[in-house]
Amino acid sequence: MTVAVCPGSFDPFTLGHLDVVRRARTLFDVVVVGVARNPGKSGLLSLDERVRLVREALAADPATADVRAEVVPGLVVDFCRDVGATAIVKGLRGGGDLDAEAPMALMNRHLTGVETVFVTADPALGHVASSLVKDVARHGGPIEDLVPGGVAEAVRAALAAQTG
Ligand code: COD
Repeated sequence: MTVAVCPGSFDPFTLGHLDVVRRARTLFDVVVVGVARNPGKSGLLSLDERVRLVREALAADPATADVRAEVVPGLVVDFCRDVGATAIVKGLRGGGDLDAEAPMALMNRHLTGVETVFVTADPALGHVASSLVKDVARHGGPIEDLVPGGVAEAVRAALAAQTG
């Protein structure tokens, strides 16, 4: 049985992320989504909220209904070992993503031998990024067609709580 992890900070989970998970599920028997803290990014949603929204989105899509989502408590490679995964699946929207992801893939392979499999972004979703979704919402723009159901509402509520 082949097992893969799709890791990300998912702040918030987008349709681009969901597409990567769907495609990972066509390649691997078992897929686990790992929701991680990225110390390089300032978070909007709490980790628990992100996990909840990822689980809702996965459950609502027949192609991912058997995919589970868990918090990554430490390194992604340790999470992979804990869930029995031999591969990490990530999405690439362009050269910038590759520049960021290639060193991580090399380090992860160095640490435990885990392989990273890259899928190229669906061209229709290549512009979708969590940071841009937050920017659009922050300025009152529509984000419903960029994120799974329920996410837009949660992002707006978190932004409203931030501004008091
Ligand atoms: N289409 C296709 N792929 C996409 C799209 C899209 N529209 N949007 C994003 N993606 C891809 C990204 O390229 C990335 O591969 C993945 O989806 C997740 O994206 P994010 O932005 O949610 O997550 P990141 O980039 O902040 O990743 C956070 C990690 C902690 C997973 C990452 O930094 C990592 O693997 N770090 C390794 C170090 C480690 O183990 N850290 C553990 C936590 S401290």
